[in-house]
Amino acid sequence: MGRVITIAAAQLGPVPRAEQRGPVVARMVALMERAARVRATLVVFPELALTSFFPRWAIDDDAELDNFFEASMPGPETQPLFAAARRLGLGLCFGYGELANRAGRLQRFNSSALVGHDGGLIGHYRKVHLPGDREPQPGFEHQHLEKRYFETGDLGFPAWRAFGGVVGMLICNDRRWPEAWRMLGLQGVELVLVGYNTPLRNPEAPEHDPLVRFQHRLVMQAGAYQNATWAVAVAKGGVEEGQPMLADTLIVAPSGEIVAYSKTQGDELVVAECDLDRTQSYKTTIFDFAAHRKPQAYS
Ligand code: CDT
Repeated sequence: MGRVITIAAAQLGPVPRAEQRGPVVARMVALMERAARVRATLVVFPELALTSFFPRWAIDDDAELDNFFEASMPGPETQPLFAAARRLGLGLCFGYGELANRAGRLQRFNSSALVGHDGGLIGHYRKVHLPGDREPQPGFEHQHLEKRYFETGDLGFPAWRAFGGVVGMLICNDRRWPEAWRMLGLQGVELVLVGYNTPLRNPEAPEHDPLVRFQHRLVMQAGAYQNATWAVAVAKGGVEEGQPMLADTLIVAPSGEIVAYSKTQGDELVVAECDLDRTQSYKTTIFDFAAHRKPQAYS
């Protein structure tokens, strides 16, 4: 029978700039209720799920910027997500802007939370690979200012024992870096959860634009296969504040095969039954790290 968990990848359509948390959280809870009806074990939401993808704008006013961040997790406005997880017996993963206060010093991170069936926080991850710029680029229709708004994640690449397996998280651009996957692979990861906001147009390199979907699938499928893990990639899709975003939410098997993908640009559940034991036929053969990796030869 194996260790089968039913995963619901909960793609979100656009979130307007002025949207308050209430309506977004309500959309997310509605998707969680649908996930519970198909007996999902775990529901996974995109990067910065609670707000518009605000790094597309240059925001100079700190008070305005703080509107896009959570000062506590759970907080008053996100509590309904944790309550729904508990009520429905559902695991939960979602991205958010984290405002951390370390001994009076404010730090901002692009983070994701992992929540258990009991509504308790299992852990969180802070994005390491921050694409784009610190300063607005002249002539760009949409900016990509993650370096301006976030510090580099300082928690490494943790993996947790959860949902009967070993689970890790990456956030958007992290999925393009093999060393991020390998940090999880070296901990025996069996399920990698990745939320993303990927624009369909990159003004820095428009020649890449026709390849956005291909390169997204390339890294998700290679990352899963080379680390013998299930992988779930969850998009914010549609045209958000005039910027077209890649949807293409995916669930990828340890073979590298895509087993389920989104058909729309909006709020949509993509569901697959994932047997974590399927990782074993790769972890004990072609990707038996102890038998075949040669770390001494890599330096
Ligand atoms: N959110 C995020 O990391 N997006 C990047 C876009 C890079 S183009 C400047 C991505 O890798 O999808």
